[in-house]
Amino acid sequence: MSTATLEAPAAAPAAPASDKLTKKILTADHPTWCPGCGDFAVLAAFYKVLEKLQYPHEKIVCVAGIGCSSRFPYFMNTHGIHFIHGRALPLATGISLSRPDVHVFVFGGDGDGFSIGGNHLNHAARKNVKLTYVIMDNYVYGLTKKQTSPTSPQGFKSKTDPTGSIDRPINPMKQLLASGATFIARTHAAQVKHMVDTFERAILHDGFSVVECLSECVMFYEGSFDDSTPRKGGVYDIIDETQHDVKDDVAAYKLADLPSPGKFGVFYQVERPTKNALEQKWIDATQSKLGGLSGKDILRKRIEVMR
Ligand SMILES: Cc1ncc(C[n+]2csc(CCOP(=O)(O)OP(=O)(O)O)c2C)c(N)n1
Ligand code: SF4
Ligand SMILES: [Mg+2]
Repeated sequence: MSTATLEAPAAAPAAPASDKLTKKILTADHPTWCPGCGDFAVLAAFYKVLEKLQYPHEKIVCVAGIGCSSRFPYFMNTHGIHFIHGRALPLATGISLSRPDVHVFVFGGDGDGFSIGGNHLNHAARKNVKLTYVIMDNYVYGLTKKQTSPTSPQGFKSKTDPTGSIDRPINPMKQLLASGATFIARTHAAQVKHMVDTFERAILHDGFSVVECLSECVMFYEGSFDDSTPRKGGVYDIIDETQHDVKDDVAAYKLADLPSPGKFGVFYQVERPTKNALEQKWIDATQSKLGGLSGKDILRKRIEVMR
């Protein structure tokens, strides 16, 4: 990562392309998710946002870990990597820091993001790495056929908890607030307009933006989100931003504390220098201190000193 950082131009994110980016261009393989899986709607929403933002096609990168949701990059005709379970964020961080000209998106599940990758989530958030992370939360490990996940509710019966989970689930909004993420939101795969608007706001945020998107696993946790699905008798309660100051972390924490199904929308958003900007500043200062040497020359000199 560091050598690439030294060599890359510190360009601003690229301007919109002249060739129109359409859903057809963005579509790769036909998704292999089960019929009815919430992840289809997340993919459709992401196509819609990219069609609206019109970033240059070659400047879009989709990174994922492992899981049903993490199959996302296969279905996007963009640069993409289906990486290691829980390790999408460190890889995406390297891409974001070394290529300021590309837009980096990360997709994955609740297991990938909050369990095996939970450590990386905390650190990418506190460092405010410029990227957008969509956590497709279905409250279960889908790909491996029904194990308890960090967001499964107590009492959930699975292959790892046949008599019902006894462990308290994490609260994603509270965890993200505590870790220092600068854009934190919650949406729902069955609420297409809200999902599209939320993704767009997350992508336009200059920093680490994370969206928890409830996305039902119809195979292993059917009905999990009925209480927030109006056509199934639930309530979809959107945050009223005339009453909620998104810069107020204490207010956001109180919203996150509401009982299930809770609130949806932007809980928290603040501007803070990104790791990308701070690191670039440090690289520029070091290079000017060394008489404007290129990154490669600095590296060569250091190697000579170490010989
Ligand atoms: C290092 C490692 N540990 C475990 C696994 C097995 N594994 C693959 S996906 C997965 C969990 C998937 O659940 P989630 O991240 O919630 O995604 P979903 O399938 O629900 O979308 C596990 C445990 C693995 N592939 N690699
Ligand atoms: S197992 Fe669940 S999460 Fe995976 S594709 Fe099927 S419905 Fe979707
Ligand atoms: Mg899952």
